[in-house]
Amino acid sequence: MTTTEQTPATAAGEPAGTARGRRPLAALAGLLSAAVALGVAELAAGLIGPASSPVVAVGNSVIPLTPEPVKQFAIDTFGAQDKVALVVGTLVLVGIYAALLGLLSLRDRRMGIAGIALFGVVGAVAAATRPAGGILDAVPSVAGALAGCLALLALVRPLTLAVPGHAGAPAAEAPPAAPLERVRAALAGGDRKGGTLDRRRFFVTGGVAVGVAAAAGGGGRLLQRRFAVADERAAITLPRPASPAAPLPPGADLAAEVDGLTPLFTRNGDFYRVDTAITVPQIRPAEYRLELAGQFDRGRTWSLADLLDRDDLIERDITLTCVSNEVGGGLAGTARWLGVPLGAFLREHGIGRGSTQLVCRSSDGMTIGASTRAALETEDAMLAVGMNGEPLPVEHGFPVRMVIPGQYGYVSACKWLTRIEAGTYDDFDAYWTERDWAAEGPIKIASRIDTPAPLRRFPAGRRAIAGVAWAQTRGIAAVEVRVDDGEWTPAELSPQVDADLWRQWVLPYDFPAGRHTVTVRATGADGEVQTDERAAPFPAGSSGWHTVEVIAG
Ligand SMILES: Nc1nc2c(c(=O)[nH]1)N[C@H]1C(S)=C(S)[C@@H](COP(=O)(O)O)O[C@H]1N2
Ligand SMILES: [Mo]
Repeated sequence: MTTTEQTPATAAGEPAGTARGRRPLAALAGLLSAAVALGVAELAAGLIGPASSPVVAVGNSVIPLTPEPVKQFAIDTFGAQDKVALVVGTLVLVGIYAALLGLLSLRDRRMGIAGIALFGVVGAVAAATRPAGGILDAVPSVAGALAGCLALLALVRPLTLAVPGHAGAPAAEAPPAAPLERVRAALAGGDRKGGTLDRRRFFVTGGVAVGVAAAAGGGGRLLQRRFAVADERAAITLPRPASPAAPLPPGADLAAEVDGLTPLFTRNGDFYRVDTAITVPQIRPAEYRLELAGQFDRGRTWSLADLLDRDDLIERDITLTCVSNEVGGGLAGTARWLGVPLGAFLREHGIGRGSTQLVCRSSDGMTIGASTRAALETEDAMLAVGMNGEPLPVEHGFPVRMVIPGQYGYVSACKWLTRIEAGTYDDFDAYWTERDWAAEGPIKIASRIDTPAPLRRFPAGRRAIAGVAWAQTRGIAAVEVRVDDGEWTPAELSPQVDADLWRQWVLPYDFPAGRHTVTVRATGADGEVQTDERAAPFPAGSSGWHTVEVIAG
């Protein structure tokens, strides 16, 4: 920077302070330009498809690159809202980046333009290289970046009006400096002092930018709804099962009597959701295909109508569990599933004897490696098309997903399933295996205290301790509860319906006044007593007894 450039503005006859506030306005210019870029990108994505939106595409590419502990933290902290948290986090980072670009543009617009272009390239690459992506998917990012550049130029201009005859020449004409040096200087305050500031023009332009961003962004989101398959899903009538679920005995659901106890069946809207999809895949039922490839004697491609037309559909009550579930956590849910029996289906196509792993692919590029043996031998494993009497909800894999009782979701429950490749574990590492989760994931026996809630304060006296316990494919034989250092006491269990279904348990207890520790453990129908040895979810599922501290009186 030359000394002349540091001449105070007053030297040019400008009243001191005219240019004050230039830097916050420049940061604002950056933010508004980013808003225009993102809005225009959403509009273009409204024409091309929601997954081509740069926010979604970048977020989707960030998820697989995120270290497992961070992902686990996000799942634990935000639960089903983890995607919202990711999008908000992405937008905050974009905001900071954009504000910096605005500041840099004061010094040299080319830096701002280059910064936006870089952002456009990242979005374009992320969108075009996603599994179902193509070159057309780059358009929203490119269009957004162009619009963002125009907005930035228009907004920075009123902040850097040159004063005729003044020494504060635009940085473009300043003696050449190394790019890094220029960035450092710009951030350190070396903007174009000496220029004037047209606030009115800045705010008028800014207002236009806000309008464009809102209209394009809002319009884009509306247009993107065209891609939703909700109506087509609602129009599907599910066939009746050839083999209906076992009838429930009277009093099957203890939640009717016990406040705070998890219901036997989880409503679809309450069902936990774990996946890597920021925008849920929208598969048109008429366009759906399931391809069987690899070690099959008779590979074949199935349409949804053909699957629904089969005369061997089964209906079963199965509790699904996520490997990321912490001891006492809520990543488990029960539904009545309708689907094609998986073992029979695989045999019908002549699955190879040498196959150990089924690589299940979803339309969003996820790969889930299921054990061929588990798929063939687990009674009630299915290609599910229905959940609690409706077609699968879009978030839960519409139109077809896999369900294998007794296996954690990450090795069994591929949603939006479009391809099954029969092969071996040696051939291929599926998504989670690549990230060092165990290749096979049998569900560990578990029990959870739902009520009283941790650190709950309630009047001393009698109240129910209650919760659920699961050991899919084996069944739960007993649940015992211990308060403080007392004896293990057997709880009452909900009626045994199916080994794949969790069981509720209840133990009424007289709580003396004071602080108490309640612990639960389950015993499987195969005799396994739940271990108190603590294991974290990574890499093969959590173990240990669930304990809650409560205060009576
Ligand atoms: N396509 C796809 N299928 C998927 C996943 C995913 O990320 N993508 N996650 C799996 C995991 S880890 C679990 S626990 C279950 C969760 O199913 P749900 O969201 O219907 O509860 O889906 C499985 N299937
Ligand atoms: Mo999971």
